Amino acid sequence: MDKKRFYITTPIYYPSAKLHIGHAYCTVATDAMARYKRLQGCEVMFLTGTDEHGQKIENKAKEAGVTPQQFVDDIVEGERGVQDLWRLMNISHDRFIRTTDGYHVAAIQRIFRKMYENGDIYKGKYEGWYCTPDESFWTESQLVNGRCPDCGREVVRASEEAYFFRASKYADRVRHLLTDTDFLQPASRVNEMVNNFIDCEGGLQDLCVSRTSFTWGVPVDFDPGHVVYVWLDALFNYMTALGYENNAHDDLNKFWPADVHFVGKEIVRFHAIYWPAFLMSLDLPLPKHVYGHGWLLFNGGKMGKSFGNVVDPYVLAERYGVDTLRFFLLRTFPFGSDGSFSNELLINTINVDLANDLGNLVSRTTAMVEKYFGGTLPVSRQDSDADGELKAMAVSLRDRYEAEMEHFQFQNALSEIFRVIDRANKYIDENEPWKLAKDEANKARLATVMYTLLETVRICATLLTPFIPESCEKIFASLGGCEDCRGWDEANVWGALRPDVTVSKGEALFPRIDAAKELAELEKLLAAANAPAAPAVEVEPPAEESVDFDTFCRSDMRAVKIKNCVAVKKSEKLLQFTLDDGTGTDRTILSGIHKYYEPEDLIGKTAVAIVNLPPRKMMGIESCGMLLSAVHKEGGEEKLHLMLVDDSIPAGAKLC
Ligand code: ME8
Repeated sequence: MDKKRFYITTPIYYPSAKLHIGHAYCTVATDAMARYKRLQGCEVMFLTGTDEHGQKIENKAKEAGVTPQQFVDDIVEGERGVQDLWRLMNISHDRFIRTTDGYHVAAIQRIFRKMYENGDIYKGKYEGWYCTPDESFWTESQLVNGRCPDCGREVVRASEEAYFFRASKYADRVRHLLTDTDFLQPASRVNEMVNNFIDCEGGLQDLCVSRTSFTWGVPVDFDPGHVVYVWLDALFNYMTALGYENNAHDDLNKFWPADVHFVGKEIVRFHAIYWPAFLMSLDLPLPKHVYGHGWLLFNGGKMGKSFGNVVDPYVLAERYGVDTLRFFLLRTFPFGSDGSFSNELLINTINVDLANDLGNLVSRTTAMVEKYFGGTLPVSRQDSDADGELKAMAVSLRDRYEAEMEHFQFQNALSEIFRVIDRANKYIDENEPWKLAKDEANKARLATVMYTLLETVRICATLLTPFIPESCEKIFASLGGCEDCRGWDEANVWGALRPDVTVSKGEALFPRIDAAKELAELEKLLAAANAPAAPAVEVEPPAEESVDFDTFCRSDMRAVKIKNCVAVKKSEKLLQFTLDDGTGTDRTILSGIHKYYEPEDLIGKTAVAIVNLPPRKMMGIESCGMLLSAVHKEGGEEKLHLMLVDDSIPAGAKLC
């Protein structure tokens, strides 16, 4: 029988700045959902990626003195960039799309042309208000107090020749989709969409879908000077990533239409109105659901809207563990509503749910099996009515959990699990195993109490796997591996764990935290992470346009012997060279070429360095000079070659 399929997406992120935990929130939720569906046995496609075009990126790149492509490459693929963060957070996406990927760009050009040819895109003139940071045009009546209704920032008057999408033509069909189906969830978001954008004064307006005021976008191939509006470009990622209008992938028939797009509430408008209208225009099937989740607020505002109110996920994950952060995000805030992040809440969740309830249950239970039975349970049993309630709660948990997960109610699904965990901790106190252990005659009863607890832990760990995968792995390991009893089919079955299971206590899963001390520490750490970014450390000094001969001659270029070469800790790019420059004192130079060389391959070679540059600190290490490399492009990708010269040239020889 064919496996059931499930296609889920996150929004594709703007690489205009580093991500914060508000971004991680949606991706962690999507990951939990994808893992849950895999646990159920579905074939899952989980897509995420980055939305890399638009004026904001073009402006930021200009400010940084790099090309837009270099700018986005660094934030997407660079150290502590988007992809690093998803690796750290244990995100199990199946595909990652970048809207600058060649196949996507070509597909968008074909899509734009198709909609032009079918008459749904036409040329006109745009006059209105434009919010540059949000890349959105607004009509006078949509402004709130003269400002952008999405972000509250200033708007500017704009007028340009542009292409428009005939959204108005699809108003009735989109209204029907929103009001008569469960396409948009939670249902509380429907009225806002219909009232503000469809049944508003003037009705659903046609959408401006091209720009001429900047160039960093997908060019309209039949009208040079126009680039495709970022939202049209971005929304179609959900289909191009499967192979729509391209040959890079071939999963469209398998996974489209998507089961659900998870998106933040401020971008519901694009996903619930324009996205279905675009698809209607091309006669394509519509996604089954769009779920608009709430925002994480910090200091009263949406995290990320103003400088100084972002919480760095790296700081939290490195300090408390990835699972702790994943758990905190989904346990504390209802997915459909806004939630206020606070350090107190985080520490409290760690101490109460993870350390006291779950951690304690696992460690007490396994410690007792070790202490009373040397780790291996005997098979003789003595059941009692006292076991009934916990057993019943544990075997029926899967159904209650499933009902919540199917509606993306992560907080409720976790509450169901923690109700069982609470009950199990109470069961320990009621049955007092330490008293049973005193009398040999109670051994069979004691074994039953322990088995009841282990089975409960097994079922809870199975259902917790989508949320805290690494910790559940550890729990299963301490329960003897559970190879054949950790699946969905065993999660509502009592007795799947072998009766003579051997357990081991293992390390504490979630150590308790001294709240008062930790809060002070955490505040300092987060404030430091919010401080203005230090100047980029890995960029080479900008090259002069031209130099006169005398200036050129002042560069002291020498042959240097590579005595040692190692990777710089916590840096993906940097190598640290120890060089013999002929002076008798070792010289240290850092160079961002790790992507192209393994350090050990360079030891013993002769290279060329400029040795009279002022020292620069990178990643805390002083670099005295610069190694020369040659750069070229291959398949659109930059490649660096370290300039190596004849080994017979002695160290310190001056290049002239
Ligand atoms: O909107 N709390 O990208 P983006 C919760 N490129 N969610 C938050 C948040 C917060 N404090 N801050 C941001 C875009 N988000 C477009 C998407 S999809 C075809 C194009 C969420 O990087 C935000 O709501 O600005 C959005 O869903 C996601 O992060 C990406 O935001």
